[in-house]
Amino acid sequence: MSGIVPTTTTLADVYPADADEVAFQQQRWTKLVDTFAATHGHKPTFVSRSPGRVNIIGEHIDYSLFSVLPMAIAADVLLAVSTPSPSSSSSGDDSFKITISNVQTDKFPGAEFTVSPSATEIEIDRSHHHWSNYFKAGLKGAMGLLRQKHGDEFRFKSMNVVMDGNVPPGGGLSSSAAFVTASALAVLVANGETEVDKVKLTELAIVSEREVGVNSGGMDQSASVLSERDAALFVSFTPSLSARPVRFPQTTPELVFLIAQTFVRSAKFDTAPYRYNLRVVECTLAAAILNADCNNSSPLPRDSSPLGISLHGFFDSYFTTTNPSLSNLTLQEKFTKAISLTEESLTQEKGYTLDEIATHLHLPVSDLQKTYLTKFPAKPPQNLFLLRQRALHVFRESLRVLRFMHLLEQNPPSSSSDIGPSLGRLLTDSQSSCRDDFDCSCAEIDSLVDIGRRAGAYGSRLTGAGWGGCTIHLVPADRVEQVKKAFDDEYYSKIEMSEEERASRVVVTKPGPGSCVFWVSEEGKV
Ligand code: NG1
Repeated sequence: MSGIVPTTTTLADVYPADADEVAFQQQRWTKLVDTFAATHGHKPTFVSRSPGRVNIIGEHIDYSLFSVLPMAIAADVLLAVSTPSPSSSSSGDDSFKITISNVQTDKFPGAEFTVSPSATEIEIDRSHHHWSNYFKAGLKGAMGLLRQKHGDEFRFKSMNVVMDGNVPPGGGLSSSAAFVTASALAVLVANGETEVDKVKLTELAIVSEREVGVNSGGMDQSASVLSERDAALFVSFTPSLSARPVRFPQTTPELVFLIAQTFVRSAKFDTAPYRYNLRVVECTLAAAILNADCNNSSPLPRDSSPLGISLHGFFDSYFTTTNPSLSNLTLQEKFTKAISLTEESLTQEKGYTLDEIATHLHLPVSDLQKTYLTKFPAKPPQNLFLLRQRALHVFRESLRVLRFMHLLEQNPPSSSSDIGPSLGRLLTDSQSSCRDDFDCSCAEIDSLVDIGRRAGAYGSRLTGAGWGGCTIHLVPADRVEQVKKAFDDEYYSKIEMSEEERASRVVVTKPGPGSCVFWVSEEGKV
């Protein structure tokens, strides 16, 4: 999975192998190139493309640095780019200008900004959430990498950018990560990097996305950049970011993933203080308390998690430093032990106040505030942090990922009649844990999940951050139509949908390839 971001001149390389998909994309790309030409008077030089993803299993554990299993999908962000000659864009000094617009101009108004060469920081106004903030986040990360490589004197090119994205925002399919990775890639290529290292691009996109205001983990950016056609991606964050493709066994009937939208938009940025960012804080504080209780209070190692310490850090210290005699346990045994440690240490079902946490850690409340609650404020309901439930979810979900991987990779694979239901049970358990312990489901997700299972899915769950967005269902190929019909009869017939929504309400997803750069021909053909 490591290596260089691929470049291509043919759409058949960009999408899952499917003639209809490629024909549809041909039209869409042609429209993008034409819109670009109409806006800027010349064709784009290249298109930077990054896909959305679905997460198969391993929910809300990436920011605790435990491994996850997502796959890239066909829906993506396309950024058509040209680098106008200096005379048409520069203001006489070495500043550079970004002009960005969207094919959907009424929904996403364009923006223009000039950056002075001495600017060390790109300003991202978190209080004013404009869609172009995601471009700025990618720009900021890419500028850092280019300066690291070429020195502070490096002069950046001006860019004209037109975007076309079809990953639904707030739909749990990672539109934001697709946008940030495509943006960073576009800036790197526009500034002469023809060979972009995939892992470096992923790492910079992970850090960049946090600039927009959400303390995200690294799953989405990894899936977006590193995925390979026809394979899910097993992503690990320690000791450093790595990933490998995982293929599903051939079974009869075939195993199919259906993605069904709730059409409840989960505005991750606006709800972050009491949803996503709060969960990051809760997992981090749980790590601090477990460490204080079980690791003789030796400080937790700093790591790449959003707040610098993590449940993975606790887990690693417990089994390597504090109890070296346990280091030979299997990973499965270690997770089982971590679950019982959590049950014994974090006993308060009702949650913990900040005062209680501070007392437990022998720290002033102000220190906790400053370290964990300042960069991104988190406001728990009733001022109670539910540390026990969050940590239990993280360890149990990580154990499920491990079991899921064992089922996929066992040699020889179990018969199709066993593996589908066994994988399905793990998905279903994941959903219960997301709903009950992590509290990231919602009534609409619960309903679709229930309909899917009753209609014949092996297993169903939310995918992505939750609180709306999408559900994923593992279905034997011969039951796909009956499951889709049940969704229509019992869910979609009861809600209002636009034509566009109707068309995309349920899709069968094939794992597609990750980011790429597409060179547009001299004649502007794609
Ligand atoms: P969404 O909101 O579905 O793209 C988010 C995070 C992931 C991960 C999942 C939950 C971002 C960009 N992504 O995904 O890192 O934590 O939630 O598993 O915030």
